[in-house]
Amino acid sequence: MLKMTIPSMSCGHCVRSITETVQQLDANAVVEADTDSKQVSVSSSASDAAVIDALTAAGYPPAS
Ligand SMILES: [Cu+2]
Repeated sequence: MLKMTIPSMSCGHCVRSITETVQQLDANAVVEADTDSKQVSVSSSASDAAVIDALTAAGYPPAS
């Protein structure tokens, strides 16, 4: 499982966008997100790098 902090995630719309972005890589991906802590967990068959690249391109870069 990939665990990230995504500072730009602030509301339910962001969570949906992040979920959809990851599910474009793996339709069966499971995304758990908490807007208060900015924590996002991704379980998918996509590589961590692919997930991070896609989220960065979508405007939700994970904090390093
Ligand atoms: Cu939002």
